[in-house]
Amino acid sequence: MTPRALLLYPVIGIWLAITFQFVYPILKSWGVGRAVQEVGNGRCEVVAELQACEKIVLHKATGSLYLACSTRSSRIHWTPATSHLNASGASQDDYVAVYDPASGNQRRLVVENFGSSRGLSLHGMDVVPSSSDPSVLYVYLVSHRKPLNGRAEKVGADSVIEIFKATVGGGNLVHLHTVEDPVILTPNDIVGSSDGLSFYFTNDQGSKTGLARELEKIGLAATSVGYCHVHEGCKIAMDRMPRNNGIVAAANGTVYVANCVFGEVRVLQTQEDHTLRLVEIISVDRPMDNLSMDEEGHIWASGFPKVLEFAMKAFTNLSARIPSSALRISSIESEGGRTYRVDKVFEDSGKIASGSTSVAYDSQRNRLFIHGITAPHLTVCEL
Ligand SMILES: *[C@@H]1O[C@H](CO)[C@@H](O)[C@H](O)[C@H]1NC(C)=O
Ligand SMILES: *[C@@H]1O[C@H](CO)[C@@H](O)[C@H](O)[C@H]1NC(C)=O
Ligand SMILES: *[C@@H]1O[C@H](CO)[C@@H](O)[C@H](O)[C@H]1NC(C)=O
Ligand SMILES: CC(=O)N[C@H]1CO[C@H](CO)[C@@H](O)[C@@H]1O
Repeated sequence: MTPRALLLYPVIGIWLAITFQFVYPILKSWGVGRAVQEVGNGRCEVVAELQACEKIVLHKATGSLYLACSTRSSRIHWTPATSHLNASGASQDDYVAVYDPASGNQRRLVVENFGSSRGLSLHGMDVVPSSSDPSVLYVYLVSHRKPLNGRAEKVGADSVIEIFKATVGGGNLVHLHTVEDPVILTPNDIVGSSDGLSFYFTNDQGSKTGLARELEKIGLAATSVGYCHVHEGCKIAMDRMPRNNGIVAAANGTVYVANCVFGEVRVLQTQEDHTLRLVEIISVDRPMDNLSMDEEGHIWASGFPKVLEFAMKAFTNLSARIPSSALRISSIESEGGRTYRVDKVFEDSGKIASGSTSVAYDSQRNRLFIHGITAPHLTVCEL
């Protein structure tokens, strides 16, 4: 062996050590070696009629739950967020449902005044009571339409935001606006305003298709938050963010965005011009998805105990049981400044809640709601 070859061993050793140091915490947060515990899953029931509901939003005044639902069989063909772009398998009649946990009643809202023949293919949603009349609700929907021109695998989805109006206890969804803009590139989740006219949303990728999306998987920070006003158009509120997914806003204008690959929540402050300023980053032990906020101001996140299992099975094996968890993030103020506490409030192997991507908590009535993009049912638990 030449002296030069001998020199290679320590070099390789150092390289491996450095790589391991970076890679091990990532694998750990993705759930490698993590034992799934049973937490908070003892008093739950399931609602089997409501399937593949990607986003759930609690109407705090009545305790009713609004759900943006689809069919499990279409999700595995058409979910642009995960590059499932078989347009002939897309559902065009996804629906918003309302579920009343007190009576067990659930119904689909009937769409009215919607001239578009391109249908609804649902994903993120927000439901916001009107500031002038709380019996009116504005419903903001991310809809991934099939492209009019070109193959979807090549050009991606032609995604828009649809704004509807509903009334508390009513059965209809009356169409108000379709918002189309190049800034609405790969919309995922949305927070709407209480006048039905403006919203913030996350773009969960930096491009609709292609190689650049693969680079994002290994760390390229290319996702963004956009802001749109029906009369003033859209703009990027913050760009070059890593793996944006869920978004939620507090009444005081603080916006929270989840990173769905590395466990982080970004705390952002809205500015006069509707751009966002980064305040701080909360670290969490696992990747998270859709976010919501309860009346107490706690953030609720759907956390992936085993994100690799979700990535490998959620869209390929509808009978697989995929572990799920719900995390509660509380802000604690003290003299030393603000800190955050993260509690794992629910965890399950997938028997009671499988492949969850969205959670919401009713703090008045102590009900935790759990659903997922390809999940077989809604899960409702008493904590
Ligand atoms: C696309 O979806 C259609 C309709 O569900 C299905 O028949 C077809 O097999 C799918 N193609 C692929 C490549 O999965
Ligand atoms: C904004 O509201 C949230 C939720 O109630 C709270 O946790 C946070 O501390 C508030 N932020 C500021 C800057 O007051
Ligand atoms: C799908 O998951 C079920 C339940 O875990 C398992 O029995 C089955 O073998 C899986 N199918 C495939 C094709 O992996
Ligand atoms: C509305 C929303 O944020 N949806 C995301 C929730 O989780 C799934 C799984 O990662 C994502 O694909 C969705 O984009």
